[in-house]
Amino acid sequence: MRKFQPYIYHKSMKMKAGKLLLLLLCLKAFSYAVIATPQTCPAKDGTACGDSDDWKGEFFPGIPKIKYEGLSSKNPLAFKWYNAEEEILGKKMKDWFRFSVAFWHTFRGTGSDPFGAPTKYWPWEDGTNSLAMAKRRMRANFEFIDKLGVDWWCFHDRDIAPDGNTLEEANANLDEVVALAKELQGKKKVLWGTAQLFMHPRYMHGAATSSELGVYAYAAAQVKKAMEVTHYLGGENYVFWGGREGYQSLLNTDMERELNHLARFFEAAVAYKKKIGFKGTLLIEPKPQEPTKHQYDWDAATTSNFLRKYGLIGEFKLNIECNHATLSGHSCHHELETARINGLLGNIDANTGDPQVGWDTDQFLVDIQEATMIMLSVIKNGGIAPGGFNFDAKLRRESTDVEDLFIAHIFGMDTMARGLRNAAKLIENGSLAELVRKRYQSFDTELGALVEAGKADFEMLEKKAKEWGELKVASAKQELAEMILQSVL
Ligand code: XLS
Ligand code: NI
Ligand code: NI
Repeated sequence: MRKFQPYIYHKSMKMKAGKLLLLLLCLKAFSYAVIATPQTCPAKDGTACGDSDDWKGEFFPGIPKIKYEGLSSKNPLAFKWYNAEEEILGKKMKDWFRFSVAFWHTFRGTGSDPFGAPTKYWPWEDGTNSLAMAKRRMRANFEFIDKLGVDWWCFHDRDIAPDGNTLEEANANLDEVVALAKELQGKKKVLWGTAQLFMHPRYMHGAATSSELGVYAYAAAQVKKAMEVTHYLGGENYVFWGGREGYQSLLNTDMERELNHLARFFEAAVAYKKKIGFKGTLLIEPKPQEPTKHQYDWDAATTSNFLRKYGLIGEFKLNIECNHATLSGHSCHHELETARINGLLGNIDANTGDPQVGWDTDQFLVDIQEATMIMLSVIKNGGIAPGGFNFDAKLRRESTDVEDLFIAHIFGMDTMARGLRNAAKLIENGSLAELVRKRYQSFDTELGALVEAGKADFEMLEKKAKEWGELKVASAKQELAEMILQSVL
């Protein structure tokens, strides 16, 4: 069923080689944005698609509602660890996670990369970016999340509806698709919505940090609309990921001015949120680089500092993405803890990178140890609501079966569920907490209390230091801590 039709036509054989190469490179760069290869829309299994968004029958025929079958199951289309209704530490598993499907990866990911054309040809795709196609995809989305047993979904404005020649046209397209989503949504909910402010060439210098006032204004209009539709769909959060809010060179950049603009943009978003009565949380998603060399929302600490400097700390929380954490040289656990201790842990974009590859590979997170540490932070945070776990993750380019979409999400959910079960075991067992408590016990004293209360001055401490003389400093017991962690995996 896989037809590959070359979509680059060279009309003139006389074209100079250099020009041709340039053209090829440009077209390649665009292949991510424009799904240029015609895709098939076969009429098989009683399904059919044409110019309308009517799709007869199921999008995922033969795939049942995914059930929990437990550890003895060998069925790839069943949960072995994730049992939605089961209570762990007093909360249902589904409420710990609030799993969400990312529309852009699951329904717009084509498998194209900077070197290659799309590899995925979902049966319902017809190769266009038409409104009819957008609506058909939306129907597929709701069947997918329903069969997967997930209650939430996330989207960018431009993933779910085609852009337009004007802002008015783009907004009208969005309204039409959003009206359908509202109708289809039923009990499913939007975890967060966002505006795509990085794909269009107008955003090449950034959106809120663009050197062009016109672009700043356009971005504001786009966010205004995206906030309105997120609110209309009952969204619980709204995300800002600064896709191109950063710089490529400091030589041509006024960083201070750009950061001031970014803060003004966020202030305006807060004001608009209040104006329309949107009660959801505003989230900023840190990422150190890619696509720009340096992005302003580098990591959780940088972003917290930005929010504090501009007096925005009470208005925003953070959406921590695990692959972004490792790109910034931290672990996901580090980023979650940094957000948590600043009172800013709002949502998790659950994915992972490849240790041998240095970019945002957006793989499904399937490392049990990492999942366990993530859940330790989430438990300490008392959960993540009104945020959740959004699978900002995509199939590998070479995974091309429709069922792979299910398998990847099931495996991701099972891994997080294992992490939760392990973290609960660690907490119930208590020896890790005891190790940490003992490590700091010298502060559980009269002088320690004075230090922690800010009442121990240098003279007082010098007197004690002289009195105590040279000290025997205790072991950190790192290997023992690691042994305890591994005992629950
Ligand atoms: C890209 C980001 C993006 C945001 C939403 O790296 O993860 O997908 O989550 O714009
Ligand atoms: Ni993300
Ligand atoms: Ni990302």
